[in-house]
Amino acid sequence: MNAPTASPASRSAAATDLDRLAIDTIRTLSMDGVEAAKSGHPGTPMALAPVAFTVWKDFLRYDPTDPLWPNRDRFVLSCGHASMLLYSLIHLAGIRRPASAGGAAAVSLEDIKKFRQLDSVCAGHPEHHMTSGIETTTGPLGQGCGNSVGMAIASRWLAAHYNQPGQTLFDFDTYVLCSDGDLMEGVATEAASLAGHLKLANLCWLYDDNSITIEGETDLAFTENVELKFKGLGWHVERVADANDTAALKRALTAFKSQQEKPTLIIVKSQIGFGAPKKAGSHESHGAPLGPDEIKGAKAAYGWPVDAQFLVPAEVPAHFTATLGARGQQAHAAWKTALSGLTKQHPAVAAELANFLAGSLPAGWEKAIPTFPADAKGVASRVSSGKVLSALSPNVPWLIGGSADLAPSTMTLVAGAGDFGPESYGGRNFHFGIREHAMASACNGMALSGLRPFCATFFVFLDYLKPALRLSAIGNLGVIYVLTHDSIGLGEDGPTHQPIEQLASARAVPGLSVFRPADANEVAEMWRVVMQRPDRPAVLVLSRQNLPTLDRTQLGSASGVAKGAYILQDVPKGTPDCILIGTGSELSLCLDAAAKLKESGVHARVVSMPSWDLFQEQDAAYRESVLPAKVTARVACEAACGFGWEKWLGTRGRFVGMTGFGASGPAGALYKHFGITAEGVADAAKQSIAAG
Ligand SMILES: Cc1ncc(C[n+]2csc(CCOP(=O)(O)OP(=O)(O)O)c2C)c(N)n1
Repeated sequence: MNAPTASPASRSAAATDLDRLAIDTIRTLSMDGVEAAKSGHPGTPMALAPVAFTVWKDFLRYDPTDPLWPNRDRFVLSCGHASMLLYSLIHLAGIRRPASAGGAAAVSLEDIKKFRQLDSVCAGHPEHHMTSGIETTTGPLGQGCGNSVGMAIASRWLAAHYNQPGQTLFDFDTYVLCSDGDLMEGVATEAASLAGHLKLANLCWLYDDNSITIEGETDLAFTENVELKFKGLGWHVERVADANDTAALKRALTAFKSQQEKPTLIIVKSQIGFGAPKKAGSHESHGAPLGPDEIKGAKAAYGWPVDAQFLVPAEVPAHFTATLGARGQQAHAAWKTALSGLTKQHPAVAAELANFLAGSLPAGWEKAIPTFPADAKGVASRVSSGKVLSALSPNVPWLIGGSADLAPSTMTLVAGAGDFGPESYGGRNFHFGIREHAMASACNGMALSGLRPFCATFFVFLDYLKPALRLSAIGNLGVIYVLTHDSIGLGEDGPTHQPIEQLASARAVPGLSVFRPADANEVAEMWRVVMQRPDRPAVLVLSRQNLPTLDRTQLGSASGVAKGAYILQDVPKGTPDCILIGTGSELSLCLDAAAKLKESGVHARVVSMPSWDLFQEQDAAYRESVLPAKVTARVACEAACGFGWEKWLGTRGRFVGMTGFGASGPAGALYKHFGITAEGVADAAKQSIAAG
């Protein structure tokens, strides 16, 4: 087999032979990976290889031997369909798995040969939790852009919080490769607007302006002036006329590094499928293997042995080691020196940082969680949640977040914590603006940077942030979603604001905890549980209206929240005639219904079920102790659609709740109108018993 020669096709004034060899290795590995898988996206890796290579070789501060080094620069491939580009880079750069996971190569050549196969670390789209070197899971376009804003925020916040004069622990930059599809998505524009406002000069998006998407040329649907738009959003914009011009790329990236005020967008003109004889520049190279003729043609254009497959010239990994690796290890060593300086000179700061880096909660984190005395008038769960959050906040410094312009309603503003803004990166209250989707996507980026972020809006707007929420769950990211105004109980704002199907929709997401607490003490216990699961996103579904604070001297302890469901009130002895299951604001209706049933000689157990998923996690014996199989007369009451309740109700059970959208009116009138009352629950119980 002939050795590859310096690539004529990718020749540019500045690239050395070794650089060109590395760039063409990325290209050919990507093409071969897609070809072997018989599916994937070869065109964009072929086009963007010089762009990504320039970032990695000359700019990225990254230690391949320690992919979790906290101050590494982040590289995000937002156009996740070009995943082979990232796998090639991870392989060639020699990124290892963390020592705790054995330290082997994160992506071997064998892994690349198994691109897109079951159990391969080279999944169709990059999955953060699966493969070292992948900073975030991408594929749904725009999300990587949103995540990157959260990473840039995290870098700024961590710097403000932990850096000391002479000891820089955090100053990492975030680089993003993004495509036309990314920039067309609303979430990217929301995120860009936020980044511009926050003056995140540590953020650089490299936009692949290749004028091609799946259906053809971008001018079918995308004719905006991206440069003007981003300038309007407060970004600094650079242009590179040819993706192969590594010298121009270097100049643009150097301009980014010297930017102090604004995030940077580098608009790079590239040709999709670069080098392929017929498919270069065509959407045909976007999402399907090139086929043997085009592969050979492209390899010939690169000066590559046309029949070689998965060829990695030994000089290429060595080149990465000598550049990226050497620079990263040096920076990492300097960071360790700074850390030991911090330990000596600021031991308290260092101790807190040690907890943060270990991902553990500080000692005494839960000491201020309040308990609430019984109170018939009660308090809205959004209000009790705000109290618990404010109590937790001083003891968990990296619990930070905010809302999409609804803090006075969601009760998520923490007094005394300061605002995060361009002049105050140490603040802990975030004003995400009315950008729910970017808020959630940025929170994913913050969680990926070790923070415990929370974000808040009305529950009905779950749908505005759902794509990011779904990625929190896929990636095991412990974002806390504080979602208030949880039912028709919000009243007069009417059906547009009254969530009906959102509970079912949230409960359907695997890996997500959904809580709908019934009173202030359940709220406190919910926060206690959530804080201890940093790898699990949680949706906290909270009421606008007051909920009575239940008398726990007479009823089951709210600590039962940790098990998802528990017996709140049982029958005096023997087997219950029926079980009434309630969540949130409807739990009290179940208690009232039980009292009514008792008057007619029916003995009902009342179960509080704030979290289906936690209850499902309990062992069968516990679940049986709460919901005995032999008690088939059951009623669930929830002011939402009943979708999914069959699981707990069985065929004989009845559901009291909503069957359509709500209406505008006072909460009390709405509950009556829709039949969600203690009488309704008691009647349903009698029907369920009669059906036996
Ligand atoms: C939210 C979302 N919508 C749709 C898709 C399906 N999809 C994958 S790539 C793509 C567009 C490809 O165009 P571009 O972003 O310019 O990438 P390129 O063709 O340059 O690789 C689409 C619509 C997706 N991945 N994510």
